[in-house]
Amino acid sequence: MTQVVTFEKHGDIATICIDNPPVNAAGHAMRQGVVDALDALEVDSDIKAIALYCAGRTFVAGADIREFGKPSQPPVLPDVCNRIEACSKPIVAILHGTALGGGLEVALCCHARVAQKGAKVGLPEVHLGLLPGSGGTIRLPRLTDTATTIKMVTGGAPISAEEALEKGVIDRIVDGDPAQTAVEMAKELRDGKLNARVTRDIPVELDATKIASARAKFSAKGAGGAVALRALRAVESATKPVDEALADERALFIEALASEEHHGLKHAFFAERAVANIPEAKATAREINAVGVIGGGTMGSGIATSLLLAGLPVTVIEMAEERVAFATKTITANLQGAVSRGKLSEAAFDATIGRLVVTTDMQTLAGADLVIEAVFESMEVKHDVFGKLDDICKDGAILASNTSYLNIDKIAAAVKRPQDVIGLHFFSPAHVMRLLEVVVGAETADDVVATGFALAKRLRKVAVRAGVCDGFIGNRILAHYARSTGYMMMDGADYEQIDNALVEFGAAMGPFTVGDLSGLDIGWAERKRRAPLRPSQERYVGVADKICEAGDFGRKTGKGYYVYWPDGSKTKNPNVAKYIAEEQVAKGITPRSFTNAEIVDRYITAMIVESTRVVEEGIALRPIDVDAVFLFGYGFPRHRGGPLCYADRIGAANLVERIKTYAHEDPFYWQVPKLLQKLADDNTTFADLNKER
Ligand code: 3H9
Repeated sequence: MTQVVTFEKHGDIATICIDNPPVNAAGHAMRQGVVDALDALEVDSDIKAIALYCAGRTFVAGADIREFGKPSQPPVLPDVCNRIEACSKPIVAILHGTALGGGLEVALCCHARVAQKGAKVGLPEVHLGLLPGSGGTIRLPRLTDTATTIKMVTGGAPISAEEALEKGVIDRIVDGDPAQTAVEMAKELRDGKLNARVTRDIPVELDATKIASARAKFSAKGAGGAVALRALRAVESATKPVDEALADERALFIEALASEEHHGLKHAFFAERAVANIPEAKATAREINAVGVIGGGTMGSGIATSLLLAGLPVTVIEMAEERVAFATKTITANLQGAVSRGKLSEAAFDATIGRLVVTTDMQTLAGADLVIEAVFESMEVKHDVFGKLDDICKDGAILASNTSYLNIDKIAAAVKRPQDVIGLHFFSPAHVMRLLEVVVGAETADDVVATGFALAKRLRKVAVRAGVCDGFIGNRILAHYARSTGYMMMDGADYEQIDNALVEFGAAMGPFTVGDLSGLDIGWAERKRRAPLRPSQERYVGVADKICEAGDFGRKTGKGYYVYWPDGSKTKNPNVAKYIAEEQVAKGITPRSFTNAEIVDRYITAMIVESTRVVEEGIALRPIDVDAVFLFGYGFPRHRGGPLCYADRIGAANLVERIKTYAHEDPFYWQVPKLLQKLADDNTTFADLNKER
């Protein structure tokens, strides 16, 4: 077994190297290794100074997240940090890549810090629902000002080496390989050319006004500010005697480890990465150097923007000259938006837009390696487009559809190369939303699937593999649980209350506000398409149809469930109450009241039911894939981990009981999925299924 920590002597200085791929996380072997190395070097009277550096792509990226929730094995990281700080020989940390969380905390207790150009340092623990737990909140404010401490500890975003130097977090920036820098810097430390300080001995003063205003800001966010507030409480302890302050931080860290936020956010962290584990992972992705997009509407333009931002040349095909102008304008505006959000530099704007061609000439796609179709959602239209692409595109080109629910196998039937056809389902706005559903047809080749995943990585998106069914993973589940909101509204819940209850649960927006934002006409068209397929036992709510029949499609027409006023405010559309009352009378429904908790329970249970079916049928590979779809494409509150992570918190047996109770009102809608019943019977969880698959 390779040793995770080794040390070397170079005359009277020594270097300690941590080599724990992939990201040098501070797992047990690393922690023990550092302590052993220090024990050996401290008693070596030859050694005058030590440098600590890492092999591989980064300095220590933090505690080993996989160890959280398991019994901790000594030495724990706070003790390792104290041990480093107490070493009688000066130690310099050499930072490269990202020094994050426990990694930065290791560096903060070294006696000097030197970073490679391009390195970043940060305390991202809040993104996991935690706070720095190895002295970060106590040592950082001894090196930098209160504003920087608050920003780093409660915001979690890393800062550049340049900013870290300016703010006192590090002592120097150098060029060069970490191993070589380690030898050079240890010598400078030995010779007093690099100043050595014991961080805990540096006096600390906190700016009370800045702390108070941060506290007020986080308190105003209610539950959404809880994680940052807890981290801030640790910072506030920094002025106490150091050991007392460290004990406070530790207690808060342990409290955070047990929190629901940590459970959900940790799950979300691993979900983002777990979805890359697909059966086709070993296939070699095809090379993509030029991409075509068919259709320059909002979706096609968003897809083109995303591709351009990733550095790819893009040809967009439109039907008529005025549509060419619209697409060019939309993409230009999208890219300008990226500049103002800091996603694209002003200097790179011209080159990026220079890679765009918008034309009506489909023959220009002859050299494309990938073509993504984003035209009207009709099988007839898709067949026409794919038939043409089959004639024009070179052998080996991938033909992708951005359809949100149509059958990929039926689309592939239009071409002589079904193995090259795949679904690449982007979410609107496509240049912003991180989710990409990669829909795999019966004949899709493995290397085409691998290319879909490689493309997502290039676009900095999260790809999730989906099987073929109406709506794939996300839209299929959405179609099911969206009905629950209509049912509650018809049974007496105020739709504004439903929106508010779900925002309280953590959704960015309530479902009726989302409907208005995305356009009620979309759901209307979808309901008309599904009408012939709708089972006779299915309960139908006609309110949304009535709103559309009046020409109100939501935000774009200024009126939907809500009326949107020029000053940016919104009020309820009075017509909706009339439509609801008429339908209640026609159907003999006596409205009743709902609590916010009941609204959330019903909505989430409906979501879990269909999510379970999607896993049961193999449309999603694992429960965690469903969670990733909802976290990255549907705004599911990240701290709740996704619908099936949340389902484990409720428990399968409780869910089964709930569904059976609801089924008394509507036995067709509320049915217990077989898989959920099995989990309840076996007393197992979706998390267990994730491990099995
Ligand atoms: C902490 O430090 C608490 C302390 O204050 C107190 C303790 C007492 N642990 O992201 P990638 C895995 S909390 C375990 O694709 P990149 C990751 O799952 C921690 N595993 O690479 C993946 O595995 P797989 C604070 C980790 O180059 C592989 O490494 N630190 C950890 O795109 C590659 O990851 C953080 O929150 C970890 N800490 O990005 C930093 N980190 O291949 C979290 C990664 O099996 N990490 N893995 O799927 C990151 O932000 C990014 O991984 C990083 C590299 C920027 C470092």
